Formats: sequence, structure tokens, C-alpha cells
Amino acid sequence: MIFGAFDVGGTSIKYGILDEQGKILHQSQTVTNASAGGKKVIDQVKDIARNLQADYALDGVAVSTAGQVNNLEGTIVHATESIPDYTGLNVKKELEEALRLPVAVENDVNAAALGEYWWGAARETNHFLCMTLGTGIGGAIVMNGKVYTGASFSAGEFGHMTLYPGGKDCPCGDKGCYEMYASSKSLERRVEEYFGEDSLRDLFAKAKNENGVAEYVVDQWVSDVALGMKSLVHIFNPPLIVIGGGVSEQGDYLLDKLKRSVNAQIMPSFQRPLQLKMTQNGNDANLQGAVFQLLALL
Ligand code: BMX
Ligand code: ZN
Repeated sequence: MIFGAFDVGGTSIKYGILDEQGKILHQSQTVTNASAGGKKVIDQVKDIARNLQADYALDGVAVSTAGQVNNLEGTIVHATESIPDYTGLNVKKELEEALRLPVAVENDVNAAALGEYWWGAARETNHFLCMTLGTGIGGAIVMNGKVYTGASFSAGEFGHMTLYPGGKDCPCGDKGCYEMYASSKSLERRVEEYFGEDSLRDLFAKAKNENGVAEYVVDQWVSDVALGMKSLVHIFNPPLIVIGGGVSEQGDYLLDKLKRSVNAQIMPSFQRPLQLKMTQNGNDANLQGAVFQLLALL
């Protein structure tokens, strides 16, 4: 069987063709037309899926998306203003009617967690947390090999823990949320503030070369990432946290800093069992996890 799979984020729509083993046969991406609103974003997905259908005999379409997702109905329970007017859309129904194919919809980080669980960094444990540092910060709680969804499919919105009361305005409507300080986007904002145009890759290259300002910017940000993790670790006592998002390409350099910063803040009983790992499958995990959810429907 082959599937079209999408990962809809506030910044880009990544998509690909996958088989039932989670193997990626083709992939590409485009910019999310988020400012045009959720309906237009789904139209973008429809158009791409129709083009894929012209080339591949798809058996279904799997969608990983930002926002809280009722994965039984395929609806967006709630989305922040990072995709305006997304809340309430029935993505599954819209796509099934347009494409005449079975469709599964899952929150992006829940999908990433499932991708890592079945085919990546979390294969060896049944309980773990997954966290992506992207445009926002998404989270997933996996217990006994299943994503914990909460009372209204909204559990795991790690990005909206309060890190600094009364702090920066968040697209969720509150102030001082974790994702305003510890997402990749927040690191980009810091880079712009200190260096003007530089990219995150340049920042890390400079920091690794012992550029003092670059190291300072990275360390300040790491300290905010770790501050949020401290709360998560004390609540869940997880054996593993898988970290995703663009910055995961910084590998051990970033992981070592994070481990030091988190360990300095948590009690010894939480330190011993805790492993931090970067995502193994990167963005592919979102596509894979969405396909895994689709397979469960077929
Ligand atoms: C936001 C929220 C989460 C999502 C997270 C990561 C919306 C639209 N998004 O906190 O549901 O998991 O961002 O998303 O409500 P990304 O855009 O960083 O990939
Ligand atoms: Zn928020």
C-alpha cells in the first residue's frame, strides 16, 4: 500500500509518499499560506494531494497538523492564531470528500511521537515524552505505547506552560508561554536581535567556534528550554524525552548543553533514569506517525 502524508505546520507544509512500513518514497514541501486562514491551508493540502493522486495510486491520506486534533473525527478541536480560523474545521471530512480516499488526522507532535516509537528513537521504551522546538513547541505524552489524549484530545500542549508570568504575548492569547522563549522561532528572534540577519546554522557554527556572543545567545535559550523541561520531568518522571524540530540537527552539541542544564535543576531520583535524545527520523517521523494512525483506521 502507498499513502500520501502531510505535515501541516505554521510555517511549512511538508509532504511525501510513504509505504506501510513508514518508508519515504518521495518527499517535498511548500510554504504554509497560514495568514489566509485554516480553510485555505486545507485547500493547499487538497491541491497537492490531487497532484500526488495523478502520479500515485494512493490508498489513503495521512495528515499530521499543528493544533489540537480529535483524531477520531479528524477535526481541529482548537488551534492558536498561528493558523487563524483553523479551530473547528473537519479536515478529515473535507479531504475525504475531495479525494475519495480514507483520511486520518493527528496532532503534529503526537504523530512525531508515534513515528519515533515505531520506527525511530523511542523503539526501546513504552513510556516517553516527545517535544518539538519549531514555530511553536508541541508535546506528546506516550504511555504504554499509546498517546495520552486527555479529556478533549488536547493533552500535551507543552508550549503553553507559563515560563514567565506576564511575559511575551503568545498566539494562544496568553502571555509568557514556554514556546515564546524556547521554540526554534524564539531562538531565531534572539539571533536577529544580536546579529541581524544570521541563520540558526550560522549561530551554532559561531558558538562551536567559541564566539562569545553566539555562545551566550545559545546558552540563554538552552536555559529557557531546560526550565520548561524541569517541570515536565518532575511531573512525568519520564525515562526518555525525544526532542525534535530544526535545532535537533545540532546533535550532541546541543544535547550535552541541555542535559547539563536540565540535570542541574532536577532532583537526583529524576536524573538517573532520564535519557534525552534527538529525534532519529526528524520531520519524517510526523509523516510516519500520521501513516501509522491511518493504518489503524483501514
Ligand atoms: C502550537 C500549537 C500546537 C502545536 C505546536 C507545534 C496550534 C496551531 N499549534 O503550540 O498544537 O503542536 O504549536 O507546532 O495550535 P509547529 O507549528 O511548531 O510545528
Ligand atoms: Zn501560549
